[in-house]
Amino acid sequence: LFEQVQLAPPDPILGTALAYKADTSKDKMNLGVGAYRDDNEKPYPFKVVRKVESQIVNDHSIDKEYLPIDGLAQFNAAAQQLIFGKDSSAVKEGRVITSQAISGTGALRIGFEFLAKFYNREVLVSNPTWGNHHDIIKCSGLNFKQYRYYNPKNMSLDFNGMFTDISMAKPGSIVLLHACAHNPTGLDLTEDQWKRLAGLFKQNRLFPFFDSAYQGFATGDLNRDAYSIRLFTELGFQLIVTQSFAKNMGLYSDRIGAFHLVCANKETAAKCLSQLKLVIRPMYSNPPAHGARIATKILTDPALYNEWMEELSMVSKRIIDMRTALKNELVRLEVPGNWNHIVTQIGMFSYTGLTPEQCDILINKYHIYLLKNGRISMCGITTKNVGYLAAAIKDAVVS
Ligand code: PLP
Ligand code: TYF
Repeated sequence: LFEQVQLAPPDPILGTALAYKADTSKDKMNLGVGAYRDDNEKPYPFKVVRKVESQIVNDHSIDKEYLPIDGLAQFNAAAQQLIFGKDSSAVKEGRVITSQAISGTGALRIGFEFLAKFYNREVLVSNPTWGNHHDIIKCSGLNFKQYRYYNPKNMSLDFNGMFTDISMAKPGSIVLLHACAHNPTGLDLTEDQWKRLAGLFKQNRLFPFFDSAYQGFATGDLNRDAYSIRLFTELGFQLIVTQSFAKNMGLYSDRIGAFHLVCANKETAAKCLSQLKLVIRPMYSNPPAHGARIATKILTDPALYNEWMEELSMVSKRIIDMRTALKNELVRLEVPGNWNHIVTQIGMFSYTGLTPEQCDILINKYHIYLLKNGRISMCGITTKNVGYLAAAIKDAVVS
């Protein structure tokens, strides 16, 4: 029956994790997938998550009943507050609908399905962007175009190119934006650039779709990392936000996230929520509860929230320290080129500027796994392997 089925290629990102696992070299490094590692290259489950989990497991008042289609109500309220802020007028006015989602990917998926049904427009995505964005948009039946974002000549944000390309989009187009810590480039807009972009969106009636997968990893401050979303919301835009707790709570496999839609008024919001439920029901009926319970406790209990903040700062500080360590090592080894971007880029990744050929040398000769576009996850670098990495980069660059 299925003999004609062709073998599909592995996911370019998750595939690097498999290749790393299969490699038996003692020097191997995992710089592919964006998942935090400690200084011993070990995954790091947040202590506060462990603590809350044991409370949940021992709480026999918690049952295993289905959640509603849109998930745990307390979670939705807490997630809304985290992203829009305590004083958001849109939230107070009841114009924001929120549904728990199967992490950021699931939120993107229901978001684009909803748009395909009720706002079928062309989508613009940054070049480059997270690879899965393209597939998710295509799955929903929408088409996308790219806007310039990255200038490879000086490894910086091409804001003028971005502005020009978006200004040429058809009025009413959907524009996908990374709320902060752009993946893969590590380059974000300044506050002033976000304001200029908002002016363009107003003028051309563009619809902003913010993907927020790294709140807490850009500036280290959850509020500042939500700047773009709060700016556009306060300016009165109707918009979508997809939110993931995979990275900032280390809940990768618990698949906890949220979908938010800011509407023009409360009545429209209620109608949209009823339709969103019709999108979700045939897909997965209702979401899993465990991650939502963990996130809700952490977000609503001030003591737990503080513990979370401390761990999140520790995690983001280690990433920043590794940026400095890598740059210093590259400079010390006199590797040709300017490596300043390693420390100026933000978030989990560095877009190194290495060519596909240089990446091949790192992978095949040094067992250092990274993406072919030169993206490295800073999380896989430690005080012990940074020297090995810098020496390997030197070899790849000079050979
Ligand atoms: N959006 C971006 C830009 C990402 O990098 C990721 C991956 O972490 C996601 C969304 C969704 O991730 P998840 O589905 O694990 O929350
Ligand atoms: O870009 C990354 O590495 C993260 C992790 O299908 C990720 O966003 C990668 C691929 C994927 C899900 C998560």
